[in-house]
Amino acid sequence: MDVMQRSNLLESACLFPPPLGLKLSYGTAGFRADASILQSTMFRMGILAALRSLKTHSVIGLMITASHNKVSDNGVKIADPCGGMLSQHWEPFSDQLANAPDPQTLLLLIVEFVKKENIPFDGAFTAEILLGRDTRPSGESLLEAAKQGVRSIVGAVAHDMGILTTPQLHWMVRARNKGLKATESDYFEQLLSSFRCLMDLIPNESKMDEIEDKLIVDGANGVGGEKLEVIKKMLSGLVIEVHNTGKEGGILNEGVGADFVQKEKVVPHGFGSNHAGIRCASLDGDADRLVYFSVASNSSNKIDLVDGDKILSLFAVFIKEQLSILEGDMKGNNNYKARLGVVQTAYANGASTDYLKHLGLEVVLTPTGVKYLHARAAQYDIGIYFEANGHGTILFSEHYLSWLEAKHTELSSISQGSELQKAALRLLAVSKLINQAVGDALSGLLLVEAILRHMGWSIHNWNELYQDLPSRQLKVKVADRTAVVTANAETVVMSPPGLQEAINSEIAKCIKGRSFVRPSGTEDVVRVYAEASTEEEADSLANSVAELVDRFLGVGST
Ligand code: NG1
Ligand code: ZN
Repeated sequence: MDVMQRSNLLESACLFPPPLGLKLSYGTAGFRADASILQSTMFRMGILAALRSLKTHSVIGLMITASHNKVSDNGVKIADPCGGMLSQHWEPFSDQLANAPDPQTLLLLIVEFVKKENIPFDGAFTAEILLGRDTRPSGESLLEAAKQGVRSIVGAVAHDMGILTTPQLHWMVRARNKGLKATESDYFEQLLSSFRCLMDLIPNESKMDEIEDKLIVDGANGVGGEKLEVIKKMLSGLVIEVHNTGKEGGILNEGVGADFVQKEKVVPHGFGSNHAGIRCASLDGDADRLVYFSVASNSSNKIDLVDGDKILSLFAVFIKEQLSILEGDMKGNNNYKARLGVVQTAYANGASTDYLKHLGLEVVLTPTGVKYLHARAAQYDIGIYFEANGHGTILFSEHYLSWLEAKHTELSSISQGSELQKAALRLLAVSKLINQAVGDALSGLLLVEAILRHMGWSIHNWNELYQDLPSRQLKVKVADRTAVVTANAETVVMSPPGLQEAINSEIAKCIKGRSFVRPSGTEDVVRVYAEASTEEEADSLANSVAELVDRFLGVGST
């Protein structure tokens, strides 16, 4: 780094002093905090994104969003060259950058890191960053800060991609680095053409008349509703009605959205008994989460929730069906058996895990956070991962996709129109429809809709795949949430000592009881999860465990 670069960094860093007395952490999915204190973090993540671009010789993404958090919060996450989350290897550096107390310390950190990582500053490669933001009002000024961060690295270029869903930005980064078409209209075109392909391949005998044409979507008053309005206009064979688009004056994530619906298990604002029986879906604030629900027929505000676990199960059943067609009667020489795997977290409903195992699938658990699930799912030919909250996707390995392409070509020449050829084509269409970079509510929604029609299933048929065990989630505010240390994909507390034993004795009082606690990576709380055979037991288990957390770590304790 030459003198000009150093003075450029120092000068611009002076314009973005960090908030005093606050420790920021990259967390489960980037930095999140009250938007008013994030200017310096945005600026510094702009720098980090530019350094990452230089290091990887690739286009990098920077997304300004706080997903399902309240509207006054905002946040930032970085998309790596493959479109996935920032390499965990760089997270400690991003924490250090965000927390550097003054411009000199910041510069020193950068100089040391550039040396350690061998980041080329020879001008041979132009760092390029794609910036996106959700609909939060704070997004615009935070975007400016991020841009200035990018530009404080001499020669780096920042492209403002405007208001996007998080998965759109990740998709664009991945497409750019693969040399593919990467604009927003290319994204829509890919989704719609692969959706059409799946719809055209629906077997004639599917009982489509049992399925309501109409789907009502809660857009969380965020970016997803806005984008769905675009998709809607280009669709045929599916009627979508979008509520909570944000244009009717509703507030982002307030009483609406996938997080609210999944955690509270009640109807979002704007939905009521007049929607009873109709298929409904809910997106979160940045449209990377999707849950379905139907409104209970009595006049209460209760819903029948179809969560991420059930979306995963629907996808798994469909993929498994296509694989057995393809692998059951292998014609030709080029035969191969795909390794199909399913990845969940401890939040997955126990009934879903049992169901998936009964299907004969390999199911593994990882800690919470898409970065862990994604990495694990990428180890299979086809890896399906979902968090119960509705964040997930299906990954196809490059190796498997090349095989599938070749197989499809072969089948097209020897048995055009055969069931085998159709199964291969369906799998190829799924790989194009479903976002390969990150969980994507819009592409997930289109895939659910296509599969329900393929199966001839109503939302009720789908929901009956298995019966969820009653579950309850609570949050406990503690003095220091980092005092909770967990192991075994967060299912066991290692510290503070004695807490796990105390939780175990509460679990032992319930039938089918299961409970665990972990520090949140996005909020300053410890989360409690409990499930059991009845609502009452699940509630009481969650409450007792929350009391234990409070007793061991409560606000007053140290
Ligand atoms: P934390 O706050 O670490 O629990 C939450 C979700 C994660 C993930 C991230 C990022 C739950 C219990 N946790 O993380 O699954 O989606 O937000 O958005 O839903
Ligand atoms: Zn989100």
